[in-house]
Amino acid sequence: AAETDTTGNDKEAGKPLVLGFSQVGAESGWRSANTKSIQESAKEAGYDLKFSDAQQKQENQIKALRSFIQQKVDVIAFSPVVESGWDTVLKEAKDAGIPVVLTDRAVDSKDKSLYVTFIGSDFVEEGRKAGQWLSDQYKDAAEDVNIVELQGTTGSAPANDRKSGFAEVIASNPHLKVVASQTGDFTRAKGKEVMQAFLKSNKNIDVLYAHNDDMALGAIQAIEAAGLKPGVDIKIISVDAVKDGMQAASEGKINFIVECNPLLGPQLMEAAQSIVDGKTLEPRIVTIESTFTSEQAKEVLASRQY
Ligand code: GYE
Repeated sequence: AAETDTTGNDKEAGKPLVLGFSQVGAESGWRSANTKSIQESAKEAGYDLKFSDAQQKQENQIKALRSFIQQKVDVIAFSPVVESGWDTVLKEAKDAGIPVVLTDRAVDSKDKSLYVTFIGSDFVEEGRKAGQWLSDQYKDAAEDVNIVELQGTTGSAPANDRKSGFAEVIASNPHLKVVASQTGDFTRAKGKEVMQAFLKSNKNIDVLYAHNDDMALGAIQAIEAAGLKPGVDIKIISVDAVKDGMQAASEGKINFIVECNPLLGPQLMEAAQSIVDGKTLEPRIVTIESTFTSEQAKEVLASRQY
């Protein structure tokens, strides 16, 4: 890539920095906010953004990455749908001399030289926060607490990590039992469908832990259709804290939300600029996040950006 000045323009040719970005899909409110953030900050930075939507399929993402390599973009960024299976295509980018930035989701590649940095949340920590709230709620429980879990997309970093962080924390209380756990693919439709099945096969569900708000929102429809009160008959914990999730929390239908910030655009543009400027980046850039109870959701709802 040619040398660029601070506005992202090629010093000699006056060409903007070319960033190839492969997005996961459009599966959730989180994803829409993330896409908007990336598109808006690229525009603001004056970069030429080549945006590609993988529709939650790894094969589409690999194709997009190969096309970015062929086009000789300055920087490739992507949010990997799943964690494994990236070494070959990442090696191709490396051999072509194109730096790669991971945003939002991680890969499990052993060779850390295959990408420059990973910008995103700590999903294990998010799972722990969800588990901690539940453990505190039921610390005096004398009977078993039946938990059902709606997992994110199978094999994705947030599904793997939100599951393990949660399991790690609730393990200290033997009454906290996950009685069913299945993927809802991070979508409302699937969240509703799987929750319907959970309700059919499990008589006494006390708690739902959903790996994102959208699946929780779909599940709420199923719970209400079954004549039960979400947030009361079944306690609900979710992750993301997007507008619709926060709305449901402020109505008491979701009891606890762990925040996951989708506004990664500005940090990504900064990283791309630093790379073409030849600066060294930290290999891990973690986003700062908090949590919300129903009361807290009510207080901040109006000021939420996404
Ligand atoms: O939580 C979910 C989305 O990778 C953090 O993907 C992201 C997750 C997010 O579909 O809503």
